[in-house]
Amino acid sequence: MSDLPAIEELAKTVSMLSADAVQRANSGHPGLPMGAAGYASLLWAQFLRFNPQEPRWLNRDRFVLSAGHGSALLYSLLHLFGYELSLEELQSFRQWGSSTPGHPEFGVTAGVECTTGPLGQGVANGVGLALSGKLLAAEYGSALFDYRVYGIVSDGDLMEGIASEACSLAGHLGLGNLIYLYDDNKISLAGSTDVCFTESVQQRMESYGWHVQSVDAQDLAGVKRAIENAIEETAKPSIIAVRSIIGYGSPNKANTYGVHGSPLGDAELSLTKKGFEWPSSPAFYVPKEVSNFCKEVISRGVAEHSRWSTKYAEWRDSHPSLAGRLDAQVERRLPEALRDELLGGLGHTKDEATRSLSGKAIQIMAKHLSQFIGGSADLEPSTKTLIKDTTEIQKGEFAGRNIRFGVREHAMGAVVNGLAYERLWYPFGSTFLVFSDYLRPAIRIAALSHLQSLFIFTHDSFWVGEDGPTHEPIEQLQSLRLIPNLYTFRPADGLEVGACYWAALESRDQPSALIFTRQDLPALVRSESFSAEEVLRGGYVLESDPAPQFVIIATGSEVALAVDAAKILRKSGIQLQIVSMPCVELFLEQPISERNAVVPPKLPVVTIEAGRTLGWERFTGRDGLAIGIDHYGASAPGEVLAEKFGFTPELVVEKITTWLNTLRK
Ligand SMILES: Cc1ncc(C[n+]2csc(CCOP(=O)(O)OP(=O)(O)O)c2C)c(N)n1
Repeated sequence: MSDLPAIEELAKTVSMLSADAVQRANSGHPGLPMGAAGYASLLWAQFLRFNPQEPRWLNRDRFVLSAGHGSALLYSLLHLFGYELSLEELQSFRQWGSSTPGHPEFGVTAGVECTTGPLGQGVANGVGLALSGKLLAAEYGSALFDYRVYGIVSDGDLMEGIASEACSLAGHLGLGNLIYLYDDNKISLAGSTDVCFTESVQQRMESYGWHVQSVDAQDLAGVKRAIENAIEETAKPSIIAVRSIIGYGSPNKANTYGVHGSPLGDAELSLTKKGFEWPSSPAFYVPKEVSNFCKEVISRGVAEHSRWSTKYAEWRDSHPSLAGRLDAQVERRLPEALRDELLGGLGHTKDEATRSLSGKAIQIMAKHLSQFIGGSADLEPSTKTLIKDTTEIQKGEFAGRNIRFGVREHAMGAVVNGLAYERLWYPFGSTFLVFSDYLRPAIRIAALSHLQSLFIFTHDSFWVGEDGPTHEPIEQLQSLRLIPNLYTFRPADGLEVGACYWAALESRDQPSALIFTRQDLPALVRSESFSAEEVLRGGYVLESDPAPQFVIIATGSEVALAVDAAKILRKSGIQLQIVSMPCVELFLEQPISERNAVVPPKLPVVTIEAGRTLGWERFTGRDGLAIGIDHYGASAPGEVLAEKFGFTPELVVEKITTWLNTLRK
């Protein structure tokens, strides 16, 4: 217990650095950092295993501040514990170009494990990080990988549905390496939690299969015991409800929502410092004893890392083949043989749904990459995502690669992201395209944080048929294309499916949405000179007549439709060029000369896609024609809907002919 007085001093420093940072920025959230400073300092000083000089040390403990609005807390800790985050950076909190953005961002600040701020995401990311620890231990041994994931989660986090999904899953899987400290301050942004959040979080978490404790934030010895108990419990994830006071130490604002998201103000900050017996100036004061104490903690972490490195080196010598596998995993090497197999067409000869071709691609990727891992939200028989030559992950069984996410799409997205933050896996989640909206916030974070998450969506249009409009995506395709830094792939046949997966595997800093049909499609016929490389450019010429009058751009199932329509059009002497565009984003990245060679700027453009037309005007301009569907679908067999919605070759020809006539006028 001898460290506790030092931790009390550290806590005051963390609290006042956070309040100063928010005050200087005149923006931010002092309340949570001040309330959590004590137990967070204790956690970092006595439990968290880290080496600030090696922030990505493989066996470090992971710390997730799910309540990302409390970023000043994390930045203060990172600064004090020797990470690459100077006092000047703290003083530039929330300013342009600083490494202390308003909410923690992965890749911007060393030591930030996950981008947090959208409440609930971090809760689910932590589950992915903890799962990663279990997978690594199962593969390489728990002597090498025994890290824990700690997190601070807030009222807001636990109010979000995603937290329930994620905690339910973590309890089911018995992730004993996951420990959350629940900042139970009973205040949220707009008032007391009395007005909207009165459940027993403890009972809820207990029913999810968590180990639950409650403790007072001011009782650091009690918090310490609770963390020790949580560590002891290895069969269940743990949550410690820490009853804290928001804005702790502020004489007039503590325990009010006024301190949640506004600076204390000079006068109140001054009073707070007085109460803490803290010098009122200079701001950003760090007592010498506190920095010395932090140095001791850091040197313990460095020593621990070095002991681990010795163990690791011995392990490498005695397990050369496993070590080689781990190296390949860390370096994210993609075998050439995988490329050849994926670009080889996936054996698409007779009509086949792209979801089934995707299923073949998944087996190939899993065969070559032991890091290929994922599952679906209770839909693998439909999304064809079950990996055949492996087992499923269950409590105590982490050697497999199939994850049963259950009907929990949002958590699935964020757990996939949790795995992707590790940069050791090719993680995927899958569901029907229409439900991509259920995990959209996680897709956005993946894109924003440059994660290589793979989102596999099947049943990609009204061709779903009888299930009706609730299950027929309309706006989802274009709305995914709206997300910056996300590749949206909608391949048309086996060759494109394989090539799109390869492109997604090669895109290390972008997530991908891979979109497949439920209905069968023919294998496209291509010219002798065609090379699969062309697909990797996002769009390519599939067919071209000697003197084309216009270009048809189509994606996915509508490419074959365009080919059939072209056959009819040619009978009337109309010449055209068909472009298949499985990935609009990749195509738009190509140099202008290459784009012009595929879609000549002088030719008018028709686009065909079974989804919203909004967005295709990038290609059709003012004179072109966008064939799509701008209303909800209906419940009927797919063929009937194709007829009703204008997606038969004859109806497409009719639309194009009418359009050509208006163009000539
Ligand atoms: C998904 C989401 N919705 C809303 C917000 C805006 N917001 C930020 S913090 C917060 C609630 C704060 O309550 P709590 O989590 O208890 O944090 P504390 O007040 O204790 O700092 C809200 C609604 C958000 N960041 N994310």
